[in-house]
Amino acid sequence: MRQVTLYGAGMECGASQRGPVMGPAALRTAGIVETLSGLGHMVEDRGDLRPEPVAGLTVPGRARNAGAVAGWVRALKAGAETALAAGELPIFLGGDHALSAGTVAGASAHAAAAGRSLFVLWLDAHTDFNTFATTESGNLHGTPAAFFCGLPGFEPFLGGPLETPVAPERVTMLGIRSVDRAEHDLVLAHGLRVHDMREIDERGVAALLAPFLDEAAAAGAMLHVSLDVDFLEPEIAPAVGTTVPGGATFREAHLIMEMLHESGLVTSMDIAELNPFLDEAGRTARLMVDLAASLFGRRVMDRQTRSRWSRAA
Ligand code: B3U
Ligand code: MN
Ligand code: MN
Repeated sequence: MRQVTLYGAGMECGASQRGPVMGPAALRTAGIVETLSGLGHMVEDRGDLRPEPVAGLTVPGRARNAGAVAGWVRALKAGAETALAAGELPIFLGGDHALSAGTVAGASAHAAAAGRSLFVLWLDAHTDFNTFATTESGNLHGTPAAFFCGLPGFEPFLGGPLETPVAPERVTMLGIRSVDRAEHDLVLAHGLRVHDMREIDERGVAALLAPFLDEAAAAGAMLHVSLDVDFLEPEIAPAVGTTVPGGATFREAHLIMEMLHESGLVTSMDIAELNPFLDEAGRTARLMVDLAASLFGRRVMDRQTRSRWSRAA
């Protein structure tokens, strides 16, 4: 049983299209509170976070809505730190993926204060590793991973440098199938573990994920999971502004969630980029809630074998 808290983060100023502002409401309507409570957890919906006011922020280059995004990043960083310090397992309901700049920064600040390391599992079609200098679209939802890994140039987000960046080698990305050229070179230069769809096809999600979880368990680490709707194949998850064909299947996604549950390692989570304006009668919202259910312990059969992870739930 976990003390799970939900925080709406309906930002859309980092996205290419409007609609993610409705994401938290759609996840609630799809029954996220009832579903997780039904699995035996103490679930509390803390309502929606609000961005901090940030006045007069201008940035060089193409970045769009930098001031508005910075306001959200600051509020979400504070929200994540407060929730984790209180012993909660926060789930941030997006909202565009720039939200993770704040939530992961907050989780890494908390981990550092607690003397633990933070591992990040990034489930996405995109690496979201652009900087203010490399972004071609200007959409800041393409930048959060570069920010929380401490790349230079993001001072506008917090009004100064990020003091506790995540070590890039503790970041594993799965589902990748769209990376900009300059972003690609940055990802390689920083040593993130990026597993594209080809690697998933060749080796399977379990073989890619298990060593990462083993390492996190051995390190006594905290684990933040950031799930972008576009990680999934658009045929099953159409409600996202940046669909890319060839995504993770229903079965791959559930297997990942079940492994995460079994590991007992997850300490915080984002559900990002849900755009209910593009959904088909709530289908994608319901799928995201079902995936969360698998992460929080829903299963078909009790396992006959002991979990491979020492801190299994
Ligand atoms: N890399 C592109 C596309 C993109 C990234 N994240 C999303 N789209 N959702 C960019 O705009 O930076
Ligand atoms: Mn993303
Ligand atoms: Mn994406």
